Amino acid sequence: MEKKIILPSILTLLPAVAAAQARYNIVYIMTDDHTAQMMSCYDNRFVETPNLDRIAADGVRFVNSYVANSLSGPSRACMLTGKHSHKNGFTHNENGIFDGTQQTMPKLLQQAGYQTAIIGKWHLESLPTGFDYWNVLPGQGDYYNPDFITMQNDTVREHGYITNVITDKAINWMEHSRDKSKPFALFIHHKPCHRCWLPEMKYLTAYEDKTFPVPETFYDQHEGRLAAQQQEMQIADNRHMDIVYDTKMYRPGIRTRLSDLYLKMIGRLDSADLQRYNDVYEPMARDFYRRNLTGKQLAEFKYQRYMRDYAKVLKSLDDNVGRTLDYLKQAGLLDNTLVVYTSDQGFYMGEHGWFDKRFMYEESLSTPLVMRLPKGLKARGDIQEMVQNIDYAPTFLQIAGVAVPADMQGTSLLPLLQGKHPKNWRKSVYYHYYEYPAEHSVKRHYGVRTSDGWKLIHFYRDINAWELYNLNDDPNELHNLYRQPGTEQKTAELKKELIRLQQQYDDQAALKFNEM
Ligand code: SGN
Ligand code: CA
Repeated sequence: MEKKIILPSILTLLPAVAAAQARYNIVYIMTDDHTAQMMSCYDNRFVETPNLDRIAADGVRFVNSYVANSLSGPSRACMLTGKHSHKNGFTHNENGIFDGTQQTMPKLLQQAGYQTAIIGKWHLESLPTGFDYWNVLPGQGDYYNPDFITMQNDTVREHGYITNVITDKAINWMEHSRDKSKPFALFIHHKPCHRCWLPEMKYLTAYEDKTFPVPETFYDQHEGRLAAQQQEMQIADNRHMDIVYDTKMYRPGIRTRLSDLYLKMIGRLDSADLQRYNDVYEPMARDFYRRNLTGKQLAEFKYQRYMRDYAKVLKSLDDNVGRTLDYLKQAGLLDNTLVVYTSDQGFYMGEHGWFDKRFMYEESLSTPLVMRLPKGLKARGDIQEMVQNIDYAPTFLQIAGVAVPADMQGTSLLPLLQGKHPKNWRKSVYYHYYEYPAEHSVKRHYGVRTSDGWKLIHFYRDINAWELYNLNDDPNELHNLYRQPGTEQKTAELKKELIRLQQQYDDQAALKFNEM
């Protein structure tokens, strides 16, 4: 009798025990605004990122990786919940407060016995929930001597350069603070490469002798693309890209829209460092104002300054990812840890004449995603399947042996990491951007992008404009084919797919706008 009772209970325990043994650690490194064009394992025209490339070389590189809503807070909320913005409730940066009482992946990991921690940019306004340890930046945070919000809800100013400080804190937590008897999930959220690209002291002069190639669409006039004509993210336009704040051409007496913010940011430096900083940028500014550049010369000058500063902050980032990998190796954790590197979205590096993100065009719909896999996960090299940031939550749960809740909308990437290629994998992704009116003036839009290179976008509400692209012929998305003769069937097909996705994800509000 007794045996019969004990046996089934042992059997039910077995899968849990097996899962517990394979419970990999997760180190998730996410940067801000780091785009694939500026990561040499994706694109080697501009910079070298040897440490980031190491992750891809030892593991996998996703070549069709997308976000659900190309903006910081929304992207983070998608990642944490495995749900599109309309379901997790965080659709905008502005005025958004993440509902931290909802189900999140870190909470589920925690309940399953994981130690969870987040360090760095959070940007969701409410204080983090679901983490055993957190230490986050207020809002966008600062590059120099940054403030952090502690678990006691105090704001503490740290000494040093943001990327180094975040990495120190992350390594310190792994080495000294966590409960080493438990598996862990650590979220390292870096601030670079967010505006306004303030470099670490040792890289102040890096890339200053480099001239970056101007993208072929730099002088795009956005014909046939109404929303693109109305944006405010032109490098050339001083009302959009500020000559002082963004390109650091400050001289005493000059006032621009963002010059006070700039002075406040660099004013955080210790006085000796501020002197070093000014010793590099002041002569550049003097020379710049002497030259009185206008038109194309001014636009290209600003582009070079933008590229150089972005590349400088990236150098510190690459160093620090290297430092994190070295720590994991030296601590003997690499074999049992999934290391993920991604960004909250892609970014324009002068394509279409722009900086910033938001649009569903390729540069900002995409996000870099590389992973170093623990022993036992066999995939290597490129993964072609379409993946999206709503997939991270279910992936991490599965990796941890935790059941994925039915209301999560993403798909676990575990089969892909095991080297499998499921036949029924998604053939399209759904996108929905909400933040308008807002900085950079990108109109609300949603759309579908298919694995065979088609894209349909609807800009809606105070605009009504559809766009259709065939990326196979027009990878730069310069030719809006919507309403062009011969595209009727394709348009109908994509509209059907769009509606299917809106129904699948239950985006009722968007469904209503289709008929505008
Ligand atoms: C800030 C920036 C914007 C940027 C948003 C959102 N302006 O508001 O250029 O688009 O953040 O970026 S700034 O003058 O404050 O630099 S996000 O990555 O956080 O979504
Ligand atoms: Ca961002």
